[in-house]
Amino acid sequence: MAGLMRPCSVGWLVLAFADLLGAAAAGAEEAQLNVYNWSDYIAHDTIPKFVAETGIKVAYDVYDSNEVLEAKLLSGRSGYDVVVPSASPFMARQIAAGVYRVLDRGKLSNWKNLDPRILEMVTASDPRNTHGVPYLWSFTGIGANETQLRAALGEGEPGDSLALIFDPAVAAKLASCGISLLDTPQEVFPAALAYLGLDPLSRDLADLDNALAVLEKVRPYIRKFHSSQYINDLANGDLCLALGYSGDVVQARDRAREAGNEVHIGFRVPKERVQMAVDMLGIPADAPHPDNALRFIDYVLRPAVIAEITNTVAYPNPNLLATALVKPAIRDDQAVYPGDDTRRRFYLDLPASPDYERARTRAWTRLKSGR
Ligand code: N2P
Repeated sequence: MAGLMRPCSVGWLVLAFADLLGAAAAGAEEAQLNVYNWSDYIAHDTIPKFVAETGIKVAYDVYDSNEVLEAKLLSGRSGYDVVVPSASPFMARQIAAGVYRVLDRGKLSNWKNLDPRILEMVTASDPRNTHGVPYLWSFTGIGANETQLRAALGEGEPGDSLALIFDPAVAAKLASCGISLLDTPQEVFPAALAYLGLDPLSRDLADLDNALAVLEKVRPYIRKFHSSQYINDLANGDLCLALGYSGDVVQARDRAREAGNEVHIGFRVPKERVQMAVDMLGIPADAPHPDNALRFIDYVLRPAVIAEITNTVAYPNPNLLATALVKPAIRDDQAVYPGDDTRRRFYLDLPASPDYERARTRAWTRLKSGR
């Protein structure tokens, strides 16, 4: 240390310069980016084009539930630079737990393309839009094999009602062709509450008991709890009914059409209340490559990039300039961009108390294990 303090010696200058270079090298990020996204939630060319343009290598992993993502984030050191939680309740409570970096908006030149209405909507989870960037949004409904449904239920079928899943007399008739539910209590309980005509966001334990009772009655007819397998299962004719995310069911419908396998999948939006979700791009606080993360997010905010994603996965995006670039067949598809009648029935989930979460998790475990 004393040696470094020698004033005006050439040796000191050289050392100081070397230090500066070293610091710059330590601050510069390696050309690497680790992305963790939902499955079936990106275009085929999104990553390859980003890599070609920037020279940044991308490791890309997928999950199919917020709970899986949350477990990784809360245990820390996930190694991911960009993740995609649903705004509410997941990102809301993760922000509260300090999981995310504050976004450097100065590095997001395309932020201005975002729809102010969606930005406003997510402030309930991310006040002042400081931690998350809306990516795509979804709503939850019923994927149906139309031919099998007609064969099993005949003319009097309940059409666009959650009764298709939650009325035991109906579910019993569909058990042999197969019913699947999303593998998350955060979708299934609110749907059961909505079927009962109760507030889907009720935190009343008596309502939770009623919802569990409904679910237990149809439990023998549920073949699977899974949050992504239903795309292929529906498309192949291995499942006739699935509680699923809008774009995933549309992908199933389109895969069946492309295969020309005589499987006809419809997306039925329940006449009851409908859960909507806005999925957000966020950068974990301990992300190893936060600058590359911002570069990737700004790339995704380009209208042409996100429009191609919507064209591929059939989920609507919140980018105002992208709408003109979305294929008309997708833009006009009510199963992708629903009309006002449907939107009026939407609700966004909200964080619940830890006590309520515990009670719901207990009910969920009991339901799934059949005990
Ligand atoms: C992607 C499902 C994302 C929708 N497969 C969840 N909001």
